[in-house]
Amino acid sequence: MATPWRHAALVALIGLGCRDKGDDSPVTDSTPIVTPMGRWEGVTPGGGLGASLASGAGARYAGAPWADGGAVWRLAPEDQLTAVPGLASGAFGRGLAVHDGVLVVGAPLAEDGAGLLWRDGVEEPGAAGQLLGALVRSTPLGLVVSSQGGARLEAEVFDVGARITDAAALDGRLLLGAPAATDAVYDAQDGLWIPRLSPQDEAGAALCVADLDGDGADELAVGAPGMNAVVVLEASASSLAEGRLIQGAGGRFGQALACGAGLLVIGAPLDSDGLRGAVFAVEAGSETLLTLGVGETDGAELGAEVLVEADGAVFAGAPGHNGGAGLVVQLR
Ligand SMILES: [Ca+2]
Ligand SMILES: [Ca+2]
Repeated sequence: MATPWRHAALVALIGLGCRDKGDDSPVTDSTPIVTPMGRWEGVTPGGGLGASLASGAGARYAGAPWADGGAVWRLAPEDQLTAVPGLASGAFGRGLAVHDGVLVVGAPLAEDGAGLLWRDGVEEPGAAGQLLGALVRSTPLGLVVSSQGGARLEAEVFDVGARITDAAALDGRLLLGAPAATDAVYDAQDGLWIPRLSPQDEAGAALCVADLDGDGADELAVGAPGMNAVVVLEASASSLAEGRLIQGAGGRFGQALACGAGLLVIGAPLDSDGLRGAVFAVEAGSETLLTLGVGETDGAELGAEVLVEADGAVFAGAPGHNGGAGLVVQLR
């Protein structure tokens, strides 16, 4: 766990200024932790609302996959939740995306681990043992759905022999994150792997793509929660060592990522001694690590999932909030 002194020391070490009150060195992260702009409390004990998030077609959704077979909720105005009629089995809502305007939900434990993909009411079961749908991501190249040992992009299957935890498209290439594999990121177009920085870095646990530095070209952000870091790579890079390292203080910083234009949002779900979790951001042209939010209760795990919308609105899930009922907050 990140003790306060260690946090401050690391912050100072990486040039982000010092957060300690009473220190007369420049305070570069003075972001006040304000009341969330929106706040949706999970209603099912143990459901884990906020384990997954997705938005599109004018609606926002959160998964609560961990009780009663799972559920997906629409985040309605005035902090209200509206149930999405689904099938409620097999961790329904663990995977979640809005693709081409259609809500897509994964239930990886359905059918004794075959898994299942649900598209606006139409069910597609996986093959035996496939765990279909633990990850569901909408990318500009198409819908990516994970299965045991790989993933598929629409009808194209990539068997990479490793668990895929995230997917992103960069310059027309599909990139798959494989934090438990020998290498970190699989480039599906070239069949190339981006090597990891260290055996324990878990690089590839989260990926996202956007123009993060305002130069008109997209960059790839790679979360490495095993080393509490995020690496930002130019599209031409083939190694994490070529990237810009954003070092966090602990708490599995980099476990979840979301990119917007000029905005990188980083989840650290085990941040703080009480495992409340925290959400950070880095804006284009700045080296400052902003704190956008911290978990409200011990074990909340805020930042287990994060979402950025096109207009810069930021949402975060805290699936462990209130004993595991979960919580979603809008932080910007
Ligand atoms: Ca850029
Ligand atoms: Ca750049």
